[in-house]
Amino acid sequence: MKKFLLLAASVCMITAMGHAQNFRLQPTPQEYVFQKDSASLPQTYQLHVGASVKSQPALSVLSEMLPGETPQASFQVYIGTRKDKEVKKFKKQIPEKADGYFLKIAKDRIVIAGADERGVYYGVQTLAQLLTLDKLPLVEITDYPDVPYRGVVEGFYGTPWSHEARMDQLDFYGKNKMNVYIYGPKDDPYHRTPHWRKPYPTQEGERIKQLVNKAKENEVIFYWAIHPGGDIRWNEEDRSNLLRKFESMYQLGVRGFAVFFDDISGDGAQAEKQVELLNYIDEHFVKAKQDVAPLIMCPTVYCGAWGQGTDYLPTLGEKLNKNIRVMWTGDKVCTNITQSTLDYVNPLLKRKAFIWWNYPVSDYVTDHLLLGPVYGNDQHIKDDVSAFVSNPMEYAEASKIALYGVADYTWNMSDYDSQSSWKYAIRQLMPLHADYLETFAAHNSDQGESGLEFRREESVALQEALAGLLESYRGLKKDSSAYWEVAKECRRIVAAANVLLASEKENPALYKEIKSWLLQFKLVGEYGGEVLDMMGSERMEKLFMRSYKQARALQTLMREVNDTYNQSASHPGIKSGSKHLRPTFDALFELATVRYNELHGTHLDAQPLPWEETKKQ
Ligand code: 14T
Repeated sequence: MKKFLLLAASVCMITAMGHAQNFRLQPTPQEYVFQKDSASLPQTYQLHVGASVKSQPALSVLSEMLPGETPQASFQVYIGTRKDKEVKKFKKQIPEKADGYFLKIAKDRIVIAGADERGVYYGVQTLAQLLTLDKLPLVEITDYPDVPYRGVVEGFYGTPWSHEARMDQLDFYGKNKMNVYIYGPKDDPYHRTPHWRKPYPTQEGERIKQLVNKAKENEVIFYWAIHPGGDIRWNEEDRSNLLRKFESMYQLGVRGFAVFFDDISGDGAQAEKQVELLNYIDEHFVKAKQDVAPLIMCPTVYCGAWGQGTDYLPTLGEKLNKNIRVMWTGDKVCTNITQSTLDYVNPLLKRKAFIWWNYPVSDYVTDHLLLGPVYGNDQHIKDDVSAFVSNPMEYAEASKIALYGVADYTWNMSDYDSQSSWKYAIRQLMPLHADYLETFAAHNSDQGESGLEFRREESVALQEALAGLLESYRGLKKDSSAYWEVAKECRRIVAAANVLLASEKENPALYKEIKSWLLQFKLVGEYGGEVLDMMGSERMEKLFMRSYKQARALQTLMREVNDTYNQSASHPGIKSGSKHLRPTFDALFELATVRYNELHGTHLDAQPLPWEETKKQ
């Protein structure tokens, strides 16, 4: 049934939306039926607001979107939760799911009926997306999330997000129907050792307050995490220290708390002690306050690779209060989430895992940008997770490419399409230059070699041509269709880099984050072009030498960019197109030079200069 609706819906969407071919709702709704007809938005309307929505974020967003409320108008707008008489007629259509809503647009009215306040808010957000169309389509949408808690854990090592970036992220979560943000940057000294016991200085406290308010406006639960395990002493004094810190955060408005015990060893890592502390916090703080969200903990054994055979996880499972959520990153630190990892961990934890997905985090591969699509997570695990949050890159704006995907996947798993979600994300980030950004993202998605090995696809559309070209050239031939395809893409790469480098204004935050990679990307494209020229001219001394010298110079320049930017990172440098482009170009460079040397009896250096001294991709 649902499938039929979706099929019918997409067909009608195209008809109803005419030229707005790129339109899609984000995240993908569960069920929707569009009629061919459309409504024209009235200048004035009567607003019927349910009691449970008054003074809620949903109403402020709606009023901002639709000014022109007039008592006598003929067009009606109804908004409320299932408790409100204003939407009573539609009660049966409201999904019985937290955060769910029913949205109806008819010729003479709009109905937004939520299962709860957040549901109403999401109904308004969907309406906001439909209002960007020239004509308002007649539609009925029944929608709710697959995963109850969806969002982000700022949990990486390295430069924490700026205050401005966080404020912007919270708006982004609201628009994309994500409802949790967990504050836990490893390099905030007040989150972790050394200062977890101390309250924030006044100015930083003020900022937390602002974040809490911003989160509320966006129906996001703001969680603040503490990371005490590095030096905690298991005594009453430190227990009070922790509770005092939580109380100071409560005073700033925080109503969600988490305790992280990841990446520690020694005394802090004991399951029994952790459980004792957490249950105490749960009973004497979380429950006592009555307005605080369920406690979240990140265990020391947070993935399957660690702690197998120890009694750490069973201890948590048996002794930790049932309402405390326990995080889990999967079989490894960085990996896709599978049914089998949940079948393993849920029975041990005696609860559904709270997924901490380590993507697009890049703190262990800081010389790479991870801009590819979100793919690989099992699409049938909705009933086996209590939440799914993504750990992003220190680049907040660039992380949105993945976060759009996470929002879409966690909302509606079975309908999730990684490619279309990825393209949509790119269009949202840079609508005027989406094609260029897509070229850049397509070639900057893998992380290279690393200890944590979570390799991603890269240069997908060009892979075949690259491999075909290399193979034919090894066989002393030149596959000309592959050759021209690669040549075309090299030009496209240079163009994309140039255009994006000249388009700071369209998305200044993104520009700032990716600029050094754009410089490198451009060199990679130019290098590819020169190598292709070498391939055609081995017999012609002058022509070949011109390209060879250029290619060599570009190798030097790529190294220079790598040695100049992003130097204070844990893995310094700038890599671009490192999975397929650069390795193929290097191989072709070597082959062409060897061939030239054979033909001319010369001794040109055929070894390409790698990114850096000790060869690393
Ligand atoms: F808490 C965890 F779920 C977790 O993932 N912790 C850290 C996290 O802060 C970090 O961003 C992420 C990716 O690097 O991995 C964890 O940190 C590690 C994991 C390792 F296996 C740091 C070093 C490691 F060797």
